[in-house]
Amino acid sequence: MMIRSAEFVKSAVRPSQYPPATLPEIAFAGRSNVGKSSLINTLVNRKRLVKTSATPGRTQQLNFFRINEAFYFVDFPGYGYAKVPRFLKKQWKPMVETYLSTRKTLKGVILIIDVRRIPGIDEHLLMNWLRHYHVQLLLVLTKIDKLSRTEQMKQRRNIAQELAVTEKELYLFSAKSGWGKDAVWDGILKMIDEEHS
Ligand SMILES: Nc1nc2c(ncn2[C@@H]2O[C@H](COP(=O)(O)OP(=O)(O)O)[C@@H](O)[C@H]2O)c(=O)[nH]1
Ligand SMILES: [Mg+2]
Repeated sequence: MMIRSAEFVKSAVRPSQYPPATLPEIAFAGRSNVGKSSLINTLVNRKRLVKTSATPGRTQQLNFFRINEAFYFVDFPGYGYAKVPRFLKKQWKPMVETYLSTRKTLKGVILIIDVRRIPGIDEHLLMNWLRHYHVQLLLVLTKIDKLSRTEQMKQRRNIAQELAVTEKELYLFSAKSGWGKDAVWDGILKMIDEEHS
């Protein structure tokens, strides 16, 4: 994918704060510290378009980025991080659910999962919402550089079983090595092109 431009547009909590719904949109979701910002930065060939951080879970807004003047990437706040104050957790659910249920230009959500971790209640909950609102899903297993090839395959099998999806639906990725970047882009472009009812 040729990236000509990638720019931060704005942060939003409520629909009235979203940018105008003029471009197809892809959203990124995952637990805090899973590597969401790193995935986005890798996809757009930038070191710091999205801030990566060692103290996760602080940004509790939807962050909109415009890519190639052609579509938006939306960075969801991370979830499931124990150090986030309770009121922030409470805020996450309505913010994300409102976005998923009202955003007409949303083409798909990328759910990022640490390849070393079996998904839990948060991932199941999000996947159920996506099904309910008929939003396309792309599943990315990240940080694969932390595991041997054999361990990667084993974890992919276990995660596929837990999520009741086929192994083919789980994209292996590493922000460290760039492994899997082209495949994830193919998946994104497919979701953008898809005419789903
Ligand atoms: N080894 C490795 N580290 C990663 C990878 N992706 C992210 N990280 C590290 O994981 C930490 C959290 O990454 P970040 O992108 O900020 O996660 P976010 O909270 O989900 O946005 C940072 O220290 C990153 O350098 C990866 O693919 N491989
Ligand atoms: Mg982040």
